[in-house]
Amino acid sequence: MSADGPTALPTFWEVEAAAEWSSIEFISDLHLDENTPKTFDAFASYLASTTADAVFILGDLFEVWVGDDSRHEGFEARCADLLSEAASRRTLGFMVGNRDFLVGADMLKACGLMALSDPTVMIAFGQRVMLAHGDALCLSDVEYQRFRSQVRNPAWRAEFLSRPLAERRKVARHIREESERRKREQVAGQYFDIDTATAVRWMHEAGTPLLIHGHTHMPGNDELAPGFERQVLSDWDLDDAMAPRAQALRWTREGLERLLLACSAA
Ligand SMILES: [Mn+2]
Repeated sequence: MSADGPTALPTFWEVEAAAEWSSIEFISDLHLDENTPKTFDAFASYLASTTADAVFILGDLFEVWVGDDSRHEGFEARCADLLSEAASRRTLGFMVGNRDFLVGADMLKACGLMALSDPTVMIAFGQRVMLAHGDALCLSDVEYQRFRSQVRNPAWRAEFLSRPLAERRKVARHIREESERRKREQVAGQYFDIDTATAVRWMHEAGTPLLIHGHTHMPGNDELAPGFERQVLSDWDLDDAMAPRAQALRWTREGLERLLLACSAA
């Protein structure tokens, strides 16, 4: 198996919470784009009203990101303004997901965001918690893992980012249509979840009893193995009138609490 194969352990970067923080919130999978105005507004009002000392975004804030130079115009510019404003008031951490993996150092620096590696071990309130987007652990989605190792390759990234912005937007649209097609072809009820054995191995190696991840859009919590728990973050969708949803996971000295920012319509 090659060094970057699925059985290789990742580097477990550690981030320590500031001593004065009393609450940290985690969100993920907002999949923002210009066709999700209500979700964008909900994110803006969440950032304006949360009392958390730090907010960590664990991937797929954006439906797609085709390069940091896109932040100067249109919808991406509005997002950059919103993030900059929020980051001027509290710590805002950003981990890339499978949709917005091209968010880079320029965007993070311009908005004042704290870069989070995937995975990151967060140390706060005397505990160690592993944070991940989750896609790297969905090993049974072989087709996706092949795509992932292709696009996370620095050479692929450099080549893609060297193309004109309009062309990159076109490629992104195509990839998205392909992904929609795959979703339609999936048998109802069939979905990909993280590989339990691998997740437990990571947690064991990193010395953390809790994993917080997103990506699967199946919010909840369960025990992966005795002594190893995971919390799955909710995706956000306020533009789906039938089943609006948005949650944040709040972490304080007292423990974890799921904040329902929107629940399914009756
Ligand atoms: Mn994802």
